[in-house]
Amino acid sequence: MSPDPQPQPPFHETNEDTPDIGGGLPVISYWAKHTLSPEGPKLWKTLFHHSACLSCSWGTGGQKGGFTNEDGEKLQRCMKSVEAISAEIQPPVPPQFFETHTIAQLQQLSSLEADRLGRWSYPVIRRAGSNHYERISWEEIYAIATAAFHQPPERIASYSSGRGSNEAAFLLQLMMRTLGSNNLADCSDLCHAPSTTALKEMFGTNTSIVSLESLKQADCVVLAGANSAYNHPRLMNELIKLRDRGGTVIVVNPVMEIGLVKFGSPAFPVKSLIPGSEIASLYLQPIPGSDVALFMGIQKALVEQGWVQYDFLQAHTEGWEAVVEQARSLDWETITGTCGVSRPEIETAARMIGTSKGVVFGWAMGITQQTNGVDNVFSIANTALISGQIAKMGAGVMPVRGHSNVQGFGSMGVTVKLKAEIRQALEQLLGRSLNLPQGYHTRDLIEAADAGKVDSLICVGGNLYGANPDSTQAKRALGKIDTIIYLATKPNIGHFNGLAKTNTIVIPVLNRFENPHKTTVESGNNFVRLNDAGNTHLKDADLISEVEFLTELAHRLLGDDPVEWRQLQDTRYVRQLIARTIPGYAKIGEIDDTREEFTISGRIVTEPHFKTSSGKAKMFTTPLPTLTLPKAEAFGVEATANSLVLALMTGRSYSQHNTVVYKIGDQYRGIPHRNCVLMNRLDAEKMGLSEHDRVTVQGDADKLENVEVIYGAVREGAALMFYPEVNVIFKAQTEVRSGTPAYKRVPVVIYR
Ligand SMILES: Nc1nc2c(c(=O)[nH]1)N[C@H]1C(S)=C(S)[C@@H](COP(=O)(O)OP(=O)(O)OC[C@H]3O[C@@H](n4cnc5c(=O)[nH]c(N)nc54)[C@H](O)[C@@H]3O)O[C@H]1N2
Ligand SMILES: Nc1nc2c(c(=O)[nH]1)N[C@H]1C(S)=C(S)[C@@H](COP(=O)(O)OP(=O)(O)OC[C@H]3O[C@@H](n4cnc5c(=O)[nH]c(N)nc54)[C@H](O)[C@@H]3O)O[C@H]1N2
Ligand code: SF4
Ligand SMILES: [Mo]
Repeated sequence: MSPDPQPQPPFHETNEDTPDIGGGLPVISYWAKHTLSPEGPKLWKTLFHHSACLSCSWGTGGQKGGFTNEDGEKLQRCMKSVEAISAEIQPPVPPQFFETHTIAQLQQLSSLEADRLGRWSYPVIRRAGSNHYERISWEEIYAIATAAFHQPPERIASYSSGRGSNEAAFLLQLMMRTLGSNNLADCSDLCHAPSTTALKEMFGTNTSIVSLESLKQADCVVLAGANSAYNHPRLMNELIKLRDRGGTVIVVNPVMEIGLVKFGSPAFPVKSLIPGSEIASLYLQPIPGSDVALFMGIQKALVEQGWVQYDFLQAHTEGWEAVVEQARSLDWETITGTCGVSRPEIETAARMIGTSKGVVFGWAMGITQQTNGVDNVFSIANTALISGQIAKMGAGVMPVRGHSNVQGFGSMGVTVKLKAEIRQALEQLLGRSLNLPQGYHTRDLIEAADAGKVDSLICVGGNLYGANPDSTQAKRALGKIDTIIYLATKPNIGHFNGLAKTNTIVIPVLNRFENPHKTTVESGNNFVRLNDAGNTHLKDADLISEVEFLTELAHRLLGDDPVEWRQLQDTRYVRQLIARTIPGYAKIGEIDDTREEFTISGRIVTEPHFKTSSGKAKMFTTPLPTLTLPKAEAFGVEATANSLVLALMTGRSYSQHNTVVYKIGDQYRGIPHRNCVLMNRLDAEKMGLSEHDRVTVQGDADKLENVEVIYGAVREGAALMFYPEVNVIFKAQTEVRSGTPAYKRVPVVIYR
């Protein structure tokens, strides 16, 4: 490899509170603080429990023990899993709390305060017009729920979040579809739906085609739009090992995330933890939303430098000529002008890809949460195909997924885009055709509710209110639904702001390590883990498992159609149904006896044969995005020297899990609290601002005031803020093929 093309990422100027490395000693002190505290014994017990980590989709734990991954490697548990467990082992919400606190007071709680109330430990209802949540009996819950879900099938819906089990997910979709409804909205609609859509069209699969074992053989990783140092910390260990064996890492991110430059991993206490390990060999910082242009630039450089694998394209792909021609004919000025990355940097990336033996392309929300999210994924996968870096060990495309079982929910059929194989299998089980109308994905659900078209909603986890853009609309829309039933472990702002018109019920559920039965989950790497039964620390509480609630409700709604629902409270029988109906899941039928966790068959692609009708990968050309921003006047703000329109990226701070905030600051970006905007110093100075000045940040729906300006390593013209708080200011612009909102390129105007 030629000399380092880029001594530093171009936009690297941080504030003085930003540390020099990601991870590092603070991770250890967090571990020590929590594991040595009074909650310590409970924490350790949970860490050693045979169940999968609650937090992210990278996946660890299960039958091999809490600290072992699918390859049998030890010490595979990051501090994010401790953070998630600590939240679950909180004491219950104090008795009488809801009697003494009105709904109006509850609506004032921040996300952190809502989570810190403790665990839900008995079922509650908020009735129309009431100012309080109050306790409710199980009989009344079932009476209300049964009446609610006897409404016409097009007027009932579900929403789910990927923390539940495969078993709960399978039951949810079976109940909804038996009732005749396809309205199975899921958090993945807000997340990796563009990946699923694109991968299905190109390769006939919905998920990553790379296994952990295969990743370990790569000598180059391209990581685009993923802040894995925060959100998938153990992926960092793989990148450290890859650099150690002489490989290269190309990061694509408008923000220089310190942990993607250098990361101190506790897995390598001597060589990495304190000094930190270099991660990015090359750090590309495109304009938010411009990744298609950048990847087409890489394709062009591959063409020009003679690294296109024409034999591979000819033999194993369709539509490649148009893709190669598109890259060849595009001029460099258009490419660099659109993405804001220089030609030498792009050519260096192409050289790294072209000269590596095995390249894995990974991506997350920076790629998917865009109005052209599907094209973004196409352009990444086109790059993999053009360079022949796919369908062999050490190479391929790897969406880095979200929640710890979000992929399992999709596999179980909790989606509005049901796979033909599952549909046929379900039709056999039901003994009738499943010719259901197109269902509502998450955004369609909000729009339908806002239009008064939804009567009843069941939410298996999540925070539908907090996760959606335009919080005012979300609140209004949910308020038009007659009955909402939330199944949840802990309170969140959605339970207090997402109130139904008549009945809002919160059902306290047991989490993954507390269920009285076994469950399973699927990681982003397509590995299925078995969770042993456990018990809860909540004594005298009135909790239920998701499986028990769903089967009991289904029994009351459907009797024994098409299965004996109550028998399925023994989850072994659910797994047998899964084995019969879900492609690649046959082994789950024996897992109770064998305890053998497994990689789902047919998912990992190491030979150039794809699951499309022709067996070839289908390639699609990708239009360049048009990335203009509106003028300040479009927001009703006078365009003066004191205002500036920027592309705002919204996402996660270090200490939060989606809408749940654990800590108000973000220590690795030097951001002290939630109401801050991370900006480039030059942008701030253009407006006559200094660091720590207060500004208004306004989108097309609303504004946030008194926002503190923090300087950071973000490229000019872009800025970063945290969700869920920021969701109040902008309306949903969605990607049309997947319905996913463009959370990563929100036009805003900033002014004093
Ligand atoms: N600890 C923790 N772990 C988590 C989660 C959590 O909240 N906390 N959430 C889970 C879930 S559901 C998900 S989906 C994942 C999310 O994991 P990530 O996708 O890593 O999280 P985000 O913070 O949404 O954003 C990722 C990055 O996208 C970059 N970005 C923004 N715009 C662009 C762009 O236009 N192009 C490119 N190339 N990059 C861009 C941002 O700078 C940011 O670094 O993590 C999962 N794991
Ligand atoms: N602006 C902006 N908005 C975004 C995003 C963004 O990057 N920017 N990211 C989007 C993404 S990627 C996602 S995935 C969504 C996340 O959206 P959701 O998945 O809807 O939200 P979460 O915050 O993960 O849900 C947390 C709640 O789940 C419940 N819970 C936890 N464990 C369990 C369990 O075992 N069972 C049950 N029943 N409940 C449980 C708890 O009550 C907890 O409060 O947000 C999206 N919204
Ligand atoms: S990387 Fe993800 S799955 Fe692994 S321990 Fe951390 S949070 Fe859990
Ligand atoms: Mo997600």
